Amino acid sequence: MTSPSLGVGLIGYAFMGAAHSQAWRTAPHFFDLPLHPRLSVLAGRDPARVADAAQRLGWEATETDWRAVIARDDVDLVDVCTPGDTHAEIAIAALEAGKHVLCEKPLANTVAEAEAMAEAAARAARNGVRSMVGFTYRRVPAIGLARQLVAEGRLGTIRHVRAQYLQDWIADPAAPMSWRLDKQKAGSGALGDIGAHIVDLTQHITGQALTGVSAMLETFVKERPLPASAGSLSGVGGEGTGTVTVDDAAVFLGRFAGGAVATFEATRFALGRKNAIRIEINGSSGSLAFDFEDMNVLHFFDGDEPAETAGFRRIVVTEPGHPYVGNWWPAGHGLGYEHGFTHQVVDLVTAIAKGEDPTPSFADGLQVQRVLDAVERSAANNSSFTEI
Ligand code: SOE
Repeated sequence: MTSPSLGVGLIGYAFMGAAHSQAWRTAPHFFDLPLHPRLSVLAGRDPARVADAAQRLGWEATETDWRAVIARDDVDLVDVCTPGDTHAEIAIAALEAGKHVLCEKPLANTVAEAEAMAEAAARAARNGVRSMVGFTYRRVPAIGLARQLVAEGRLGTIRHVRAQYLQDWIADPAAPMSWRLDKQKAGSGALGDIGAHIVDLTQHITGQALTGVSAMLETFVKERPLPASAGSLSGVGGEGTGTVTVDDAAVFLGRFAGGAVATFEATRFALGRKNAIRIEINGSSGSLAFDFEDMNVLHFFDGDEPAETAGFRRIVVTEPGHPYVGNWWPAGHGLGYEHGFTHQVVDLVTAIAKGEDPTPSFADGLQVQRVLDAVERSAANNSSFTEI
């Protein structure tokens, strides 16, 4: 028996659009989904480029205006993969039109926008319309296992949280301007783009919220060459240089609701680190450590073991009993970056079919936005401790 379909309209086809496309295509082939995603329409402003992307990525039709996507009868869910400055307008319009929404992170560029989105999501949920923010790393199996270990009490009381998100793609001052370096479009720099992930992940794993931060932000390279031509959504092409209006690095201390103290570092200037999401958590009876550059592995120290034989255990998180893994390959064969997006689709579609609100919700996205905002306020105020 075939399951009923869920028509998807995807807005944006760059890096995230491509990642989401493969997830919508792949999920029903590996998971038994209660609704079958239909790749109804892909939207982008440039007709030739969006047509080319739709063919490459497997979409049935194209539109050049996101409003037309929302208006289509073959679209039940709108997937927002555009820069942050358009998230609020598109997501709210889609929810008001009765379409489910998946929105890329960070949820918005400001707390005010995120609040409006969370309110729209709460109103829509009363009519059975669902929404989710795309903190995709939650769906990495090793992260799922880390959360389980904390929830089972294997770490005891959490005392330290240490989180880094390290990239190096703009360490070269000759790397061109892009929308990610423009505050108008992106809201913030390393802070919102990658810092948002470690804020979400550490809160997700510990099950606790950050309550305050003390922060420093830095922009190392303030002028960059403009790219030769504007990409479909970048809007920053041309001759000469452009001014970087966001942070290149964000460093902050944090306090969690349960009393743990935390350090966070998000930078795109960590030469040699490509996508290193490093999280170490120390509790009263155990510790865990994760690095996305070795994403199928979780390190766990069990403080209850005899000192003589205790040590960090390297768990290869590829057993069928590990989160999501049973639907993929035999043990030891490993998953990659794209699988997190596929798992995101699985959880979203399952929640929609069950009539439940998926997580992370827009309210969760708003809470992360409040942390980012507190980081910016603290940094602007000589790193003073700022409550969230
Ligand atoms: C760019 O820094 C980026 O693509 C982020 O925007 C993504 O969220 C992260 O998954 C990888 O890096």
